[in-house]
Amino acid sequence: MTELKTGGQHGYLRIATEEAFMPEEAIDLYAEVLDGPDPDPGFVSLWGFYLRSTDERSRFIRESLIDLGARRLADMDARGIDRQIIALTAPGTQILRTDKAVALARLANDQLGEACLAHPDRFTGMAACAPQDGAEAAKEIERAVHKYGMRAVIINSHINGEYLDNPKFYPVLEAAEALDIPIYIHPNTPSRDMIRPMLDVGLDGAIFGFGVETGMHALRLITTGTIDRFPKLQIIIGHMGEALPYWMYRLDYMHRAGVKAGRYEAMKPLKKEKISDYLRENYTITNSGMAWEAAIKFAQENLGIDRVMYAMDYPYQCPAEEVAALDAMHMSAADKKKFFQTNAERVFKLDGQGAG
Ligand code: 1DF
Ligand code: MN
Repeated sequence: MTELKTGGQHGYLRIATEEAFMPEEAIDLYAEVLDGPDPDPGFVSLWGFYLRSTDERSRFIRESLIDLGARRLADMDARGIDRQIIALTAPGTQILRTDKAVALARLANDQLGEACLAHPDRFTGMAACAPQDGAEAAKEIERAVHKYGMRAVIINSHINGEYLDNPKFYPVLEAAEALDIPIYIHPNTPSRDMIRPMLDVGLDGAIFGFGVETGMHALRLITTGTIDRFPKLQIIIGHMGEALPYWMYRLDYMHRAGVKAGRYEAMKPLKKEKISDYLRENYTITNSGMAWEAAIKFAQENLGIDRVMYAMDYPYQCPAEEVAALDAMHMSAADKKKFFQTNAERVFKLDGQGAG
């Protein structure tokens, strides 16, 4: 395995930017929600499955999520991952009652933060928060950044059917902007209002529903003028930008037409000319779950070479063959280094952390 241990021999380090963990304590909190009154249907589909499934992949996922030590490092070594950028797995705090959500965010940040301090050359953390309480969330983000050197905020998409453009969540956006750290909007299952026709046929999860929900969330931040209000905000989205790069032409065309006609009260002119300007200037995407050269090149060409980063999505999707396939992409050495290493170093400001 030693020849896979690091990407360094290829002229780049491999920094995986959408990697998940979960405090063991979250298992009981999730079980309580599942057994409680009228649980969220997406949550039942996702965690009703992963908590109880005896399938081999589910068992691997459960065991890997709660490990922030030897087991995770061995899995990274075996796959040739130099550094993981780690976040509280979906839906994180966002399915919990506010008091429990606040407590889980703190616990998650303490566990992840200690692991990052113990392995500064291998782990970087994203700060969890409970956006249900905006002011408290801002404080917790600041604590995680100052105490543990966390380099981003994780938001697991919708918050009980609400989105970050809702003013009640502005304190989270203000904190990220003030601390100069990006927000990673990670997928969640679609909200109650969106999920029904996906759930009927098993399309609600990572196969498709995640991307619809999260792509829309990312897009709302642009069309509602939220990025205009927080113009320095940098957003990261996974899964090749949850399909948004492929939509850019139509988004630009129909947005212009809709605004000109005054079709929607809530769709006002924006400061930038086009939706795609925001995607190119305020968004960075990762290829989590998409080890697909053609899609990566399309995004590099249309978003910009500095806007596409490598991610694995450990432990949900982590075959070593995907790393090998990405190493073998037909791409200049300079561009490949940006993809695997230096874009992440810039976006997460990794220069102070370990050997890089
Ligand atoms: C799954 C996929 C679950 C991803 C995840 O978190 C997740 C899955 C609960 O396969 O059920 O982060 N993913 O990002 O692709
Ligand atoms: Mn993920």
